[in-house]
Amino acid sequence: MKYFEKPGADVADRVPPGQHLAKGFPVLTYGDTPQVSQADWKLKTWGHAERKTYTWEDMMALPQQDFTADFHCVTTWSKLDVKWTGIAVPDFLQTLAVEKTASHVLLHCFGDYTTNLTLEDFNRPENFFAHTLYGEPLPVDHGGPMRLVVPHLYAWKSAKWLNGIEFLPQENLGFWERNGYHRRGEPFAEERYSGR
Ligand SMILES: Nc1nc2c(c(=O)[nH]1)N[C@H]1C(S)=C(S)[C@@H](COP(=O)(O)O)O[C@H]1N2
Ligand SMILES: [Mo]
Repeated sequence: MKYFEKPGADVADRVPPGQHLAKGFPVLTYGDTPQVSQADWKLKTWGHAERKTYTWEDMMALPQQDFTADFHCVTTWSKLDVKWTGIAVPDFLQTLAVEKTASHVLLHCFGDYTTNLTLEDFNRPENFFAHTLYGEPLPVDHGGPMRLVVPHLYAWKSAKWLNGIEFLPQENLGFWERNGYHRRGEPFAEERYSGR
C-alpha cells in the first residue's frame, strides 16, 4: 500500500520542507474524542477581554464563508486545498471587546487540550472557526461540532472541539508547546520543536 504521494511540480512550492502529501485526511488526536452536541457546544472568552459565552446560534448569526486551506501536521503529513465553511476570526473578534493589554491567546478545548498563539497570529483573515468540511457537518474526529483552523502554522494550533479563548498579556504555553513543540510552529521555517 502507498500512503504518501510525492508532490507534483505544480504544488511542490506549497509543501513545506520535510512534509509529504497524505492520502485522505488523517485524524490526529491526543487522548479521547469528546462527544459534544451543537446544543451543548459553547465558546467562552475571558482574561484580558470581555467575558462572554457564545452559543451555536450566536456563531451561526455571524457571517459564514467558504475557506480553502492547506493543512500541515508536524508528524510530516500535509493535505492541500481542504474545503471548509465557517466564521473568519476577525469577523468573530468584531463582536468582542479585547483589552489593549492582550498580546496572546490560549485556546481551550473540550477534553482539556490547549494551544497558544500570539494575538497577531490568531487575528488573521485566513483563520476561521470551522463547522463544515467538504459541505458536510464537521465529523467529530476532525473536531466537530466546531474547531479552529490556522492554516499558516502547523496543525496542532488548529484546536479541535474549541470551547474557550483566554486573552493574555503574555505567552502561556499550550499542551504540546509545554511538551517540546515550538511556541509558534511555522511550517516553512520548520519550527517543529523548541530545542529545549
Ligand atoms: N482538541 C484537540 N485539538 C487538536 C488536537 C488534539 O489532540 N486535541 N490535535 C492537533 C493536531 S497535532 C493536529 S495535526 C490536528 C489534526 O486535525 P485532524 O485530526 O482533523 O486531522 O488537530 C490538532 N488539534
Ligand atoms: Mo499534528
